[in-house]
Amino acid sequence: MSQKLMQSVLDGLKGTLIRSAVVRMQPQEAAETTARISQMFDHTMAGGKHQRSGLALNTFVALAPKASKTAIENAAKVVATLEMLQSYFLVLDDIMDQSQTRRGQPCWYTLPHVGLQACNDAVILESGIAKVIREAIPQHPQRDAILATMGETKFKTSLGQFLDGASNTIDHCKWDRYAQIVEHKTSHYSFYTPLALGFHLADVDGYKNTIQPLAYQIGYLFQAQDDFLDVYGDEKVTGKKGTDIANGKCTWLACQTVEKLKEANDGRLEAFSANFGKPEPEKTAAAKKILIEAEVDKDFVEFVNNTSADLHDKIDGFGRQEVKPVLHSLVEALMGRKK
Ligand code: GPP
Ligand code: MG
Ligand code: MG
Ligand code: MG
Repeated sequence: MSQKLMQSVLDGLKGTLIRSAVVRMQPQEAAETTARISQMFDHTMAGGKHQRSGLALNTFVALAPKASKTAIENAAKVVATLEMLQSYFLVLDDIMDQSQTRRGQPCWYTLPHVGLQACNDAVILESGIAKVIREAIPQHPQRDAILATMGETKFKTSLGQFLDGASNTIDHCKWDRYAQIVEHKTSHYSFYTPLALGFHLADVDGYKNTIQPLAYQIGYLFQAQDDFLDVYGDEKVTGKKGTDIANGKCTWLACQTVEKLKEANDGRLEAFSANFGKPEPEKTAAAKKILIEAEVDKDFVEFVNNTSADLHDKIDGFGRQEVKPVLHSLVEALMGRKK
């Protein structure tokens, strides 16, 4: 689905949410509420890549090629809730990470008239998800399974966000911890859930055990790239300023740096440790210099190439023939990702 089409679906959902919000309000409060939800929707949803909703819809269409126009329109509304979920997570994540920019504009919470009210705006967004799904597919045989999938997704992601937030020194930069953080905070909601929604919408069962490991490996690649871009990315392209080194996050780059410096055993690990995860800009710059001089970017390129080759092999062996092209092009689209 094109960006433009998804945008029009999202505008429709905004209308649905606003209409249901103001049912018992007087004109003044209804106007305030409408303005707030509308502004928040536009600000936090703008500039997204619609990657998750696109994956879900492509999966549905591949599995149900004879779906009616109405079924596709309703499916589009359901998958658009993945963008609401994403904006809900990002509004909160930016507060927790103390980020300043997102998708090329100031983070929602940094706006003077928003501040920590952003937490409540996130709750509004999140509450809209089930509402939209119930309205879009009231009679669908998998409606409750879809609602349960979305609920489980929030639980899983919040656990990942916990582990991510609980990591702020080099002692947390270990590969097994990294894999757990990524599966929970990113891969599940970004890849497994969209695929699961596609399968549910097409009313196809019995896919979970094969799709989940694949989705998690794609997610691992995706988060490693996100970590790479946090340090090596062009802010003008990514639309966000990196915070991982200052926050001492357990990232692909940090795990690789720690592993390499441990092996070198020449004092650089101690210097890295003294400067990593510290708020002072000069310490962040010192840690970044050590990381860059360790040339972990070269290891990263090798990791990306190996992972992509492995993923294409695994996708070739995937049981549902009609979904293979969707998965191959998903991995292809991730290669050379700049944002
Ligand atoms: C992104 O990690 C993680 C999330 C968006 C999950 C948030 C979950 C919540 C329950 C709030 P990140 O911080 O690396 O992303 P970015 O680099 O885009 O800030
Ligand atoms: Mg963040
Ligand atoms: Mg974060
Ligand atoms: Mg990041």
